[in-house]
Amino acid sequence: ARIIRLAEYKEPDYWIKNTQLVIRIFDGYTEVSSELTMVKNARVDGLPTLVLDGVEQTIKQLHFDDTEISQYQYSDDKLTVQPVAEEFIFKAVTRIDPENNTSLEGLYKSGSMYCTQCEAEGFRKITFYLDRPDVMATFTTRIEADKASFPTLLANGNPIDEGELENGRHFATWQDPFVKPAYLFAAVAGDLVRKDDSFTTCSGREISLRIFAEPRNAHKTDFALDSLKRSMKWDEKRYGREYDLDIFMIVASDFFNMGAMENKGLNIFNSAAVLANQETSSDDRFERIEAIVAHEYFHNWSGNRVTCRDWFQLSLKEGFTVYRDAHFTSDMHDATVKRIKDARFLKTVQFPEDSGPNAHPVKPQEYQEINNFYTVTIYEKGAEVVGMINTLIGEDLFRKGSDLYFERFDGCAATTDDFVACMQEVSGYDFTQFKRWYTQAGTPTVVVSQHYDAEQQQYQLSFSQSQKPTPGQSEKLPMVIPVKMALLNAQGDELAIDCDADFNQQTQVLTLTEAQTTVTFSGVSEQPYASLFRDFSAPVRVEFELSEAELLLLASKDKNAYNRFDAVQKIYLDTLIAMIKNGDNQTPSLVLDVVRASLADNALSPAIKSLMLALPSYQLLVDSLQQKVDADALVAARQAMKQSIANSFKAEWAELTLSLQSEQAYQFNAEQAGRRELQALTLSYWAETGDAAALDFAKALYQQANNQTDRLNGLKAVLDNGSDALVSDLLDDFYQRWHEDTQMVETWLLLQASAKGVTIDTIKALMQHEAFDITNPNKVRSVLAGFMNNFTSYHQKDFSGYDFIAQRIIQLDAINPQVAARFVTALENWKVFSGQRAEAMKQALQSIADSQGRSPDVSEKVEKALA
Ligand code: DPP
Ligand code: ZN
Repeated sequence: ARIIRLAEYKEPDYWIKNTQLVIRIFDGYTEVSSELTMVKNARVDGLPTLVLDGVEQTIKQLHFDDTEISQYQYSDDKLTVQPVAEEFIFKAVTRIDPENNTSLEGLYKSGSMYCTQCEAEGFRKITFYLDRPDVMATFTTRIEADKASFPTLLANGNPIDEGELENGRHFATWQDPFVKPAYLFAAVAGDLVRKDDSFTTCSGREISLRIFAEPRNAHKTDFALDSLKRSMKWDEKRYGREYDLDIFMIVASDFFNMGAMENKGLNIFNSAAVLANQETSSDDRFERIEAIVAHEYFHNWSGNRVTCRDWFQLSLKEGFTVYRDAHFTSDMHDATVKRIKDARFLKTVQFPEDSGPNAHPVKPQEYQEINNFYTVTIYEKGAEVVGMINTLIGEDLFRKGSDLYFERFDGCAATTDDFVACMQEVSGYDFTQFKRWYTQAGTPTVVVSQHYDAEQQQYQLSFSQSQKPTPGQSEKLPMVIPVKMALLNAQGDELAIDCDADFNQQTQVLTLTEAQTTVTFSGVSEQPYASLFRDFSAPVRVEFELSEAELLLLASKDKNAYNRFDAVQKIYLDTLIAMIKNGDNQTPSLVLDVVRASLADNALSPAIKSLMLALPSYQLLVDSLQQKVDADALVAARQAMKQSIANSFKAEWAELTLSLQSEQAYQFNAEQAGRRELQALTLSYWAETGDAAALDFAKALYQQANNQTDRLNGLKAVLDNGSDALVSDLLDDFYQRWHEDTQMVETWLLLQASAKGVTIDTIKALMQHEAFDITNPNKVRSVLAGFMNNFTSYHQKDFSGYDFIAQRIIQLDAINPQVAARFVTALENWKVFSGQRAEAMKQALQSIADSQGRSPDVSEKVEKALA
């Protein structure tokens, strides 16, 4: 396969200044006419051939200005022609087939509407182009279609013309005055309802906000509109970013590979990531939708006004924008809860990526298929790297650096080096070594040890950092690691810090740069408790042996709520790991003491309490074991611990569940959501005890719910613990009631695929159900991702989960390679498992490799996993 390398980056031979498109949609085919105003790159000699990207294009006509091009070569998705002048207009008329485009890249049919997805390389499926992000042009787009079937015609920018055509057809013309790469292009034709609102910017401009959805979803657009207004306001206040066009549009599409896409002025969203109301969206869905609306909106500056020079720079826009949306969510709701969830997600999903066959730096050096690099490393670890820059230079300088970056690179295609250079320029901080976070793959491990000398009143902390080799990178250099920290006394109070190292008194950050660092703290009059990596100040694994007393103090008295949570998690994790290693599934009293203390602590908010009472997921346990995993032993240990916690506090779970019932009118806000989240957790422990009253409560919660959160909380408790008869009653009831609501059907599929003890036969039956559609990514994800994240079922004892998934990947690859390749992740970490299980997973991968006609997407991931 062809490997694309960062080191081989070259400017293009030609630029495109302006792009004029006419997209004529007919039943059965679409004709695209393009006129590209091009000019030779002044830095290039001679008159090189022009090589344009184009996939599945049926050529009707090609012209340079008014001269037909008779000599051309079109093969391997490249059109090669020879220009005769340095400036010219390249014109093409081609036909494409959106109705049969199941890859959902380029122009495709989503239900009854036509829409586009061009990032990363979808535009080449619409017309011939220099489909690379450093080629930026202004666009004018005219769409023509049947008026009765497609009354709504949209593209980027402002509407400049519309009118009637013959045969019941009509057209609309849109113009986007801001230069942009082709990946930000969008067009939509459909029969959509429109919900309007407006936003007045900080300079007093009135922006028209419009959300478009299919008529049956008209009642689900208000929340996204409100989220959009909050995002626009926040970006003005926090980053000084004002919106630029006069219109901002969002379209909801049922068939979508990603969550959403930040096309200039015309964001296209996966319906599941934008449509919401109280009856069909749970609290976490509301929060996710708000965050995605914000994320795509923030891209208008971090991504669109300043874009990426090449796809190796993807984290320039994604890491920064995830960082921005996380900060937004923290400001809107509860910053500690958001931080805990983000850190937990990174450890659960990104750390395994970093130690697996697809480990890659935040700025990768090479790829085969860019679609495989929309990863948690690029996004979430990229956001952590941006966060560390903020931690190192402080909020004010970070904002200055961001202002400089937007000013200097407005209208340009930039690199991560450009971004860091701005931060360096405003702060004077030398980021040379820090930039290893962009180039070095893998998660550093920091081993910490302590020593207290009572006589000298000195306390020492020694840090030693190291990193395992990753594919293609055997040598690892020391990183810059910010350790936000405090030393606590036995009451949990913070001690003044006087030390001999690079410690910033204002931010309380100690910065490590060497492989080994020993820090001596003076004037320490009693043995202190070290609270390290507060707020997860660096994305590293920490190994710090602590006594039970130390752990208990941190778990109950640390004033940094993140670290308090982390100490509790560490107690669960260390205990589970010991249980697995010793083959002894007795839950020790330490765990029960921690649960008791958390339950009794009335100062904890319900949201934090629920986080502290939840056991680590199987996935996090697998990653934390750091040795060959016996999955059966792991399941047995965690189940035993859950059972023991459930039974030891049976009365408390019942009482708390009942007391958390509220008559308040439903609202999505942090306080109410925290209460419901805690109730879901206490109910799940209560139901685990087998108490019939718990199931009665769960059933009533389901039946009486006037909102989706309560409904799901009740239903999940029944699914995990109820009788088969009750389970199927409630599932039937759910489907009867909601089968016309797409988001509810997706939820219904997901619930069943994620339920305790689900079998492959059930999964197969779901895939045969009338509600299922293998060409729809959301439905596929509900069932297959639901199954693969269902640890006990996917990793079932007879290993049959692996071959089943391999066969589904092969089947899906013929339909939608991007979606198929995502599922390979569930097999790629086969080496962490022990014995026959690893062998079975490897065989499943091998069967994909051996099958005929694999896409580059799936091939790349499978080959790396088998290497
Ligand atoms: N839709 C993806 C995102 O917004 C790709 N840009 O992150
Ligand atoms: Zn993004």
